[in-house]
Amino acid sequence: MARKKIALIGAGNIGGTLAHLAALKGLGDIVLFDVVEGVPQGKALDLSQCGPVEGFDATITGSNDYADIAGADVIIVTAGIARKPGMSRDDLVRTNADIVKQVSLQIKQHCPNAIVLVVSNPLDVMCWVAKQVTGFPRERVIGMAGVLDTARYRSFLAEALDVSVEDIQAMVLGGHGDTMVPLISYTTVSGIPVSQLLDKAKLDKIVDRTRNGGAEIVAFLKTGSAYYAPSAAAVQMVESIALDKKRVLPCAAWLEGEYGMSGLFLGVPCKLGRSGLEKIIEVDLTREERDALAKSADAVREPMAAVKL
Ligand code: TXD
Repeated sequence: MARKKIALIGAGNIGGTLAHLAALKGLGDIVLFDVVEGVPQGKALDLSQCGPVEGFDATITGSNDYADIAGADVIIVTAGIARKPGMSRDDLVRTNADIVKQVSLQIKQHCPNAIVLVVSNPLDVMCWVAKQVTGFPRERVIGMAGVLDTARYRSFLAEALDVSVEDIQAMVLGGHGDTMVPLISYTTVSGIPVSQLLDKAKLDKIVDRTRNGGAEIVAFLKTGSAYYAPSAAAVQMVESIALDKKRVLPCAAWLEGEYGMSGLFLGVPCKLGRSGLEKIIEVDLTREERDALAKSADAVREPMAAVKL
């Protein structure tokens, strides 16, 4: 069986970490693409030399030529600029929209059948740019944010409860911004509703820290944004697609009436398998959660209006 081909557009912090994780998990051969000359080639060579030590055979190559992504099964787009302290994700909108537009035209030309995972910020808006420009169906344009936001929420909960992170099941829906919606009513510790284990004040604090989880890291790093957990989150999505695992994960998906909304990308529970987005799962929400999701959708529509395609 031929190995899958994974193309990474953007060989920055996330691109490089993604290449390493995807190779370690044996998900396929990897092409790292970037506009900066030498960086993807250098990173690819360095990463290839992990193979003998870590025991992977995947080929990892670097390129500045889009022709080299041809035939990719899955493409992860991290191209763009990252946040600096004091910047919101929406501050990136114009610069990154132009970049993601250029990237999407190339994807359309060289990989018309690929599944595209978007990571660049502001996430939900960049997903829309990629979908509009490629013209791909919604099954093949999916955004990564919910897995990361949920991982932050799960890790803060595990810390507060002094239990294993593995035993926290949760989902954070909505846009990838301050209005994201951690679903307390669906948060459990091995099936035990979290509200039985933590009081409301503590839960509210954790929800708040989750919403600002990205900014907390940007404030420390100063020169860029988080990349280890974002990479791990994107790789989990690729794994579900490449191995047809059909995992149910919170992802940004193009809504066509689900949750009473249409015409935007928003974080919702999705089943990911070999054809990409295989199903959007609609769950019952409390009135508060529904209102919060609608507010989050408004926060996604606003920067969309600032983009000319
Ligand atoms: O949850 C999420 N979705 C996110 C998103 C979590 C964390 C970070 N998130 C966003 O991902 C972040 O705000 C950025 O927009 C992207 C990439 O973050 P990363 O930390 O990898 O940024 P880098 O290190 O600056 O890398 C970006 C690379 C860099 O090497 C540029 O040269 C390249 O993108 N770049 C391009 N590549 C291809 N084509 C074009 N046009 C291009 N322009 C810049």
